[in-house]
Amino acid sequence: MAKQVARREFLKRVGVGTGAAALFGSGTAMAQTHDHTASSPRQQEIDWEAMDHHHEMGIQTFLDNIDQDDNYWRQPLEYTLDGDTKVFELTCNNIEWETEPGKAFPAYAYNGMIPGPEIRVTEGERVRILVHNEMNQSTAVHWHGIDVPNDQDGVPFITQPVIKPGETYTYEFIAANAGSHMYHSHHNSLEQVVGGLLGAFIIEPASQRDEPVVDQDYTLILNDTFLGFTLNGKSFPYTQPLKAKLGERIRIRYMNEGLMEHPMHLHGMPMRVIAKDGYNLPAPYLCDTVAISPGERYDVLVEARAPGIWAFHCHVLSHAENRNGMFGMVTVLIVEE
Ligand SMILES: [Cu+2]
Repeated sequence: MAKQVARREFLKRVGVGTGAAALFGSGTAMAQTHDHTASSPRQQEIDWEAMDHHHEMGIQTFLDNIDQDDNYWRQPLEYTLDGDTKVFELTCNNIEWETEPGKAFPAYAYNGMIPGPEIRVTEGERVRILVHNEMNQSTAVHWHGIDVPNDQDGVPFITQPVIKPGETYTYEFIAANAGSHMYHSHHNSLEQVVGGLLGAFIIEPASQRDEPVVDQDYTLILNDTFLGFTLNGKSFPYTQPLKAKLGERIRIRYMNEGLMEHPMHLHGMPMRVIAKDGYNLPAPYLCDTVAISPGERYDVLVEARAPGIWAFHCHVLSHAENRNGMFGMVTVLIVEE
């Protein structure tokens, strides 16, 4: 009997049947997500004019919101120097996060934002990161993709004690391998990572010899489930466009911190995939859709050769559009003449 109860409780906690909201003890998470679960086209009566209007309003909201979110493209986190060591500070908090105005979710955040601030250093530099835990539960930080010594790997009870509420823990290592990496919680990680404790950790190569020259460098962090379908913590129409001038070359670093695969599809121009998980590919390849699985990173180059506003979205369409219009993992690439 006790076993059955435990199993039921477990299923409830992992979100089976009752929805993911159970994890946060709140009904808001599921109640406020869009109706993206419909599994087949519905052929019943439809007010097509109202539907078209909703779609158009979403696009208008997106256009009106361009450049209205100064922190959508994360700025590198500031640091202090202790000798040659770059010292960063991350503070973990329980917060309410809005993926769009009026749509707030109980969440966790580094330095008050989801994704957390970008950490950007150069290959070979020594970094120290002070992690202050101001949440109501323990945590730990894993440096995903970075070649750290075992005791800096951030896995509680294997390589370190948990960082309890109120405690500060210090990580220190050399940023050994260049590439697009991530940092995120490695404790109660289903809730903590997908719930917001995630960020980009970019290590630029010490030598620029093998680096592509680019005019813009964008990072797009994908997330799903508890906070809905988001690109850099926001869902369409509150995502921001990527921008390029005709003839420019942009780099996009995709990072997936969610639980699902997201094939990101760019209209109008191909993407050249140059790196996977921070490692440069021996033979870059062209494509128009890049499927990014949980934990993966892909770096791509786009030659902005066609002017216009080009749709750019996850091609699992239930992550991107429904009868009310586009939502979730949708943005655009604007190529200006
Ligand atoms: Cu998707």
